[in-house]
Amino acid sequence: MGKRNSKLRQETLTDLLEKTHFNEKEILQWHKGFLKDCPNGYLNQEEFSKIYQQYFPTGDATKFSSFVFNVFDENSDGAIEFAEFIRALSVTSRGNIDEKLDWAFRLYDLDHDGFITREEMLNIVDAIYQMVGNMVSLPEEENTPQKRVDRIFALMDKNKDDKLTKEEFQNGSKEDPTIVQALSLYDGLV
Ligand SMILES: [Ca+2]
Ligand SMILES: [Ca+2]
Ligand SMILES: [Ca+2]
Repeated sequence: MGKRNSKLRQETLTDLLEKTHFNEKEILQWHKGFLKDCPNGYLNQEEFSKIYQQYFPTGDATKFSSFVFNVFDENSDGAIEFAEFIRALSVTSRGNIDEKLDWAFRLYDLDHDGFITREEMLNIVDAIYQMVGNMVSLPEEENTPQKRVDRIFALMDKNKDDKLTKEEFQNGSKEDPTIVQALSLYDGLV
């Protein structure tokens, strides 16, 4: 059964118009571009990783891109279909701060239990450091993933239970914009 969605189904379009910040013309344009890059109608993890790697030639984007892939892949079937792609793109490129932080929270909360543990954050921050490689030089107080995680938790974990609720995460991110940058959604990329 070939999955040849050369035309976007009307119900998918209607749904995307409702749930994204894009208009019909933009969605159809993205769809055309998506099919050009992914003729079989979806993006797999390997292809997704390659896209990331282009932007970080001196680092290793494998780990980070796999985490991001899992957020895009809402139904966890190992493929990003167009609707999943465009919904994620809508949040990361045009979402308001709450939508973006909600998205980032899903990225960091690896086991989806509603809390970000130190270990989960360390995993993501480590992946970011691997990806960025030597492209940026970091200040001494956050030149290792562990130091950065400690700093983020010192700021955000108000009740000191070593895990962040969505509320702690959102409030902390708003208090210190550098954290949002650090969470780095690498604007335009994710
Ligand atoms: Ca999917
Ligand atoms: Ca968790
Ligand atoms: Ca807490």
